[in-house]
Formats: sequence, structure tokens, C-alpha cells
Amino acid sequence: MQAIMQKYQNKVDVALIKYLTQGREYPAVIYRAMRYSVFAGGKRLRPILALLAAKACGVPERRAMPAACALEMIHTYSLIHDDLPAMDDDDLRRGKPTSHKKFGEAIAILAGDALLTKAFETVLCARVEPQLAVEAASEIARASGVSGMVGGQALDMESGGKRLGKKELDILHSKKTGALITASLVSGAILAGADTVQRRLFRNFGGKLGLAFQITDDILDVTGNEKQMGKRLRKDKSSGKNTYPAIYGLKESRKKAEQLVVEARAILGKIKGDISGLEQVAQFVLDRYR
Ligand code: GRG
Repeated sequence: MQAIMQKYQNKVDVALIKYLTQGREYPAVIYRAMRYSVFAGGKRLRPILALLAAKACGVPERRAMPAACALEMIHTYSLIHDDLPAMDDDDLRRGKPTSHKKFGEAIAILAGDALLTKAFETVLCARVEPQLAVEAASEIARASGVSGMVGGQALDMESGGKRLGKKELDILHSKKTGALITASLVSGAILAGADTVQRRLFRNFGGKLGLAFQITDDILDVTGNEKQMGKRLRKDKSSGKNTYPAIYGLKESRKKAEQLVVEARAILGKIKGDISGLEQVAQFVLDRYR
């Protein structure tokens, strides 16, 4: 799995550097800040899912590259903003000082904004049928905006210190984390020309995988290693966050993640095409240590 991830990470990084470099960069600091966070060492999970979805649809993975890169830009913007003093106030991300620690708050906010808008420029300028580019962009917009990630983040902030029920916890995380993971698969499939049935299968698979990913993230906040994770851990409990271990306990959380991956794989089995890479990613989500 390590080797497969590395291969895809390299492909994605080559494309990202092209999208995020311009001949005459003015003012240079904003370009530097955008690249600083994007190339700080993320796993590239969302782009890899987009590329593997295209592969499962039987087209060359590179067709999904504009969506893949857009998703990493949006994910990175969300991390930059999440780390700001007004949100989680973190000083370490992906093993490096956070954007606002390095560039100051104003530039960090602007770098996030610039990545978000660059993401849509990237998808909408994809060299595919214009209708597909528009559909992929709409999918990504819904997942990152108020009905997805931003809405989930607002719910998370609002519910800090209160105990959520199990159903509410799933809703929060389906929005905050699951929506973008689902959009990675669906937008990759859209650019690959997937029909409605295939898109629905990727959506259902992504919903399960996204929740499983968040559960392992919450578990790693308790059991993980700060150096490997590249961020400060064990903050969830002290900040009164609604996490899976807080509500289910560690053992039940692990069981829930495993069950979700079993269900995700069952959905994957219905997709006609090369799903081997996606199966491995599903296993990685359970086994990861970072
Ligand atoms: C600020 C609009 C806005 C949203 C913030 C995504 C998010 C919402 C906050 C980041 C903090 C967090 C714990 C989010 C849950 C999603 C998650 C597990 C992010 C980390 O994703 P990885 O592990 O990170 O894929 P890398 O660095 O590998 O890309």
C-alpha cells in the first residue's frame, strides 16, 4: 500500500505544482503561502480517491486530475483555516508550523481563500466536456460549502462542550469529513463519464469510508504519535469535542470503523471495473497510523 500511495502522491504533486506556479507571481508571498501548506506533506487521500474512481470507471486516471488537485487545494484551505486562532488555534500541521505561525494571520486567511477559489478555476478549466466540468465543480462546491464541510465545522464549533447523540455525531462528521471524501470519489467518477448508477455507488461507498476515516482520526488523537501525525494530539478531550471515542469508547469506535469498512467494501463489489486500488485504500483507512 505504501508503494501505491507513493506512486499516486508523486503524480498528484507534479500536477499540483503546475497548477500552483505562475510565471510572474505577484505578490509572491501569497503563492509561497499556498505552496507552503499544500506541499507540507499531506497523504493526498482525496486526490488518490478521485484518480482511483476514474480508474474503476475504465478511463485513464489522469482524466480526473483536475478534480483530484482541486480537492487537495480545498482540503488544505480547510486545514489552514481550522488551525487559525479563531478556530482550533494550532501551531503544528503536517509536521510544520501552521500557516499563520509562518506567514501571519492575514496571509494565512488569504492563502486559504486563494486555494479555495483556485480549486474551482482548476476544475472548471479541465479539458473535458464542459458539462462534466460543471457537474464535477457543483459536486465539490456542495461538499465543501454550507451543506458539507463548512456546515459540519459550524456544527462542531457549536456543539463543543455539549454531548451529542450517536446520530447527531454521524451527521456532524458526515458533513465535516465525509462530504469531501465522498465528493472526491464522485467528482473523479463524473470526469470519467460515470452514469447515475455508478455515481450513486461511489457516493454510498464514500459515505461509509468518510465516517470510518473520521473515526480512525479520532482514535489516533487518543492513541497516535504526534511526530507521525504531524500535529498536536490529545486536544479533543480537553476541548470538549464530540468524538467517537468520547461517545462510544475506544473499543466500540474501532468496531464501528471496521463495520463501516466492511459495508463500504460490499458497495465497492457492485462497481464493475478495477476496484483493487480502492479496496486497498479502504483497508489503509483502518490500518493507518497517520
Ligand atoms: C475551516 C471550513 C473549515 C473547515 C474545517 C476539515 C476541517 C474542517 C478541519 C480540519 C480538522 C479535522 C480533524 C478535520 C477532520 C478531517 C480530517 C481528519 C482531516 C485530516 O485529513 P488527512 O488525515 O490530512 O487526510 P493530510 O494532512 O494527510 O492531508
